Order: sequence, then C-alpha cells, then structure tokens
Amino acid sequence: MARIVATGAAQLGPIARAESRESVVGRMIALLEKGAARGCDLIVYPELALTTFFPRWYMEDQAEVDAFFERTMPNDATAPLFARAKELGIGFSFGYAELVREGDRLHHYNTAIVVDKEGQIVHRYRKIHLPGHKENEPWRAFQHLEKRYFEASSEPFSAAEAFGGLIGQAICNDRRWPETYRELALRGAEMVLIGYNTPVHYPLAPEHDHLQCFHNHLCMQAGAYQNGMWIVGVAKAGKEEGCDLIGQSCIIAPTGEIVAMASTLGDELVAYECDLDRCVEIRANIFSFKLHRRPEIYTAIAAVN
Ligand code: ING
Repeated sequence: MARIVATGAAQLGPIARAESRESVVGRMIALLEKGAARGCDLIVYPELALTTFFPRWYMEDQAEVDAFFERTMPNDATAPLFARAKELGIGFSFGYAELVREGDRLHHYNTAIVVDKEGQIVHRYRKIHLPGHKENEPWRAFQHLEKRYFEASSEPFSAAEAFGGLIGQAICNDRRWPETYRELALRGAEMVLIGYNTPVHYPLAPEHDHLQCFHNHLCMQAGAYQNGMWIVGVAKAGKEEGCDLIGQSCIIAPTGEIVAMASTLGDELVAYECDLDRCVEIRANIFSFKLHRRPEIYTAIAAVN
C-alpha cells in the first residue's frame, strides 16, 4: 500500500520590487500548469511568494511597509491561482505577508498556507523563528528586518490532514532549528513544506557565505532523516534587487536523500512521487519515538531559560 503525493517544488526566480502581484501570480500559474502536466497533486511555492523580499530595505513609513501585505486570502490578486488550481484539481502552498486585525489590534505575520484540491485553505502557519534585526543597520550591504516588520507567531507548530496524510509547514529560518522538525514529527507530520528566501551573503559571518547552500540542505536533510519526514524546500532564488538569493529547491525523502533538486536560479518546477508510507521505514525503526526516545531526560531542550 502506498500513499503517493505527487509533489512539485515550484521555485521562483527574482521578483522585482515594482513587479505586480498579478504578474507574479501569472508566473505561479505557469508553474502550476507544468505541475499538472506532470501529474502533481501538490505544488509548493516559496516564502513571501507574492512580492520581492522587502525586509532587505529599511522603511519608516508604515503605509509603505503595509503595501507588501495581504489583508485577505484569497484576494483579487491570488484568486486566479486559486481558480486555476481548483480547475486542475491541484493543491498548493505559498507564503505571503499577512496583515490581520484581531480585536482592536493589527498583526503583521510572515505566513504560509496549504490549499487543498477543492480550493479550501486547510492549514495556516505563521513564522515562529524571525531572523535578522529590528533597527536600521546601515553597515550591512542590505538589511534583514524581519524582526521589524513581522510579529513572531505565538502558535505552536502544527500538522493538518491533507493529500491523504499529515502535512506540516515551516518558513525559512525555522528550517535551521532542529526543534522545528521534532515538534512537527511529534505532532504527526509526514511531509513538511518550507519556503525560503536566503541571501548568499550573511553580513554577520561573511566567511560562511560559501556555505549557504551546504547549510540549506544540511538542515533539511538532517530534519528529514532524524524525524522520518518528507521535506519540500522551495526557494525564491536569483539576483533579486541586487541581492543574490540561493536556489537549490529540493524534495527530500525520509531517509534524508535529496530525490529532486532545481538546477537554475529562476522559475523552475521539480517533481517527485512522494510515498508517505515510506516514513515508517524510519519512524518504526531507527527513530521510533516510542521505543527509543527519552523525553524524561531531555529536560534542557524546552526549558525557557
Ligand atoms: N532568511 C534567512 C534564512 O534563515 C539567514 C536568514 C540567511 C539566516 C543566511 C542565516 C544565514 O535562511 C529568512 N527569510 O529566514
């Protein structure tokens, strides 16, 4: 018995600051059509897929910042994607900047959603690990102001039933933290969808710039193997507004093997038939939590300080 999810990693190349959401959605639909031609059930797009990666700039005018956010989802810009996917009977996932009112407060989240084949949003995740900084740091070649523009989620990681299994989400910097994968695995996730925007240059440790692609795969391959999960890592790639972003979007099996990988820095679809039943090869054996895990000993991991 196999529970196959034919999965497409839909990498996006650079999005110019002036590029309209309509134009980007057109690019996303082109990748959706490629996925349909390859029999995909699910297409995964990057983090903040609708606009350029705006945290690279210091902005003081909140209206200028809020122009990068979505107030409703779906909305006029994304409706064509939802409609075409529903026509094709394909589910999808993408990240976007979410502006939401809760009570009398406005919240700004770095968000990602999973939409099923019927066009219903079945999972919403708000980024937990926000990297970067809050204030302008002009010494940097570019800013990374996620801590300024977004609020960190206070909701735990979660998995939702979709595509015949349990699907979890994480966003970009989350993928560097081992807790992300173990939390999702303990909540039953069999596949984790992770969009990312990762600059090659890391101003605080430029001596690591040449290791960005290695670290990208190292984290996700380890997370996949140590938790027996499929990982779909999808980049916004290429030279975007003068900033080089890594690509190498990939699909990783529960064994930790990369089974499909993008080889360009542009819009590119790579696909693989992921058998969710293969998680058990790891989950029932080498990383059987029931048989081998010692949470009563791991007292430091979740300690708050
Ligand atoms: N981007 C980067 C990431 O975690 C970063 C930030 C880049 C951290 C390079 C460390 C090294 O991949 C986002 N959006 O989290």
